[in-house]
Amino acid sequence: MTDSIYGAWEGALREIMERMTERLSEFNSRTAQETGYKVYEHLNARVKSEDSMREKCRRKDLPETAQSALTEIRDAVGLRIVCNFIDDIYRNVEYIRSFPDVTVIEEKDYVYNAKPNGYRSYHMILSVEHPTADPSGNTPGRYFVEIQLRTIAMDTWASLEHEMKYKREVSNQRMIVSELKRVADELASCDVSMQTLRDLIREGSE
Ligand code: 0O2
Repeated sequence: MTDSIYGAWEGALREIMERMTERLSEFNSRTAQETGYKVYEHLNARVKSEDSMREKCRRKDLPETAQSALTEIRDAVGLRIVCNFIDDIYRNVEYIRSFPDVTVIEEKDYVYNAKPNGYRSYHMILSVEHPTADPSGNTPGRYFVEIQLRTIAMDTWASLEHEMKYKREVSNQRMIVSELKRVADELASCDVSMQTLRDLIREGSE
């Protein structure tokens, strides 16, 4: 018996996370070998911690069960791909769409359609196959994976903004929120400039 909210499915989740990570890491190495450029700067992968998953179930008024964690909540497995340039985000998205054992359930392009607070990122929800039957009894099982793709600038901004969310007592909150939005827009402009510079450098060296 295990106390994990993921119950007997924890191993399957970890295997899926490792499979996806290996595939993306291999893609990054191969692209670097072929072109001299990495397609992403770094990648973080995690199975959502026990405490965070239980907290999310409570926030969404769901029972704290494996069924909720795996079928109602879609980020038990999460990967974050942090790229140097905007175009690289879409290269990774194309590659992920080609996985044979993966169905793309949802995509949200907050890179070109930023959230009102300035948040930018590309989100994908995948359904990934694993031999272990899932909580609904499907064999092979199908498990959700959330992938967030961002530039380094977007990632820096999101980390700071995330920290802000947990500091509700901050007195000048309105000013900070509006400054964060301004900084997000400035960083987005820098990302576009850096992309243009990269294209010019590559064209010039061909
Ligand atoms: P946690 O605690 O990170 O797991 P929706 O119902 O469409 O508004 P949904 O379906 O949860 O929202 O998906 P969305 O908007 O794609 O967001 C999924 C995750 O992206 C969030 O997880 C955050 O990790 C991140 N995210 C989204 N918006 C913001 C934002 O404004 N700032 C920062 N820093 N991160 C954001 P959860 O589910 O909120 O919670």
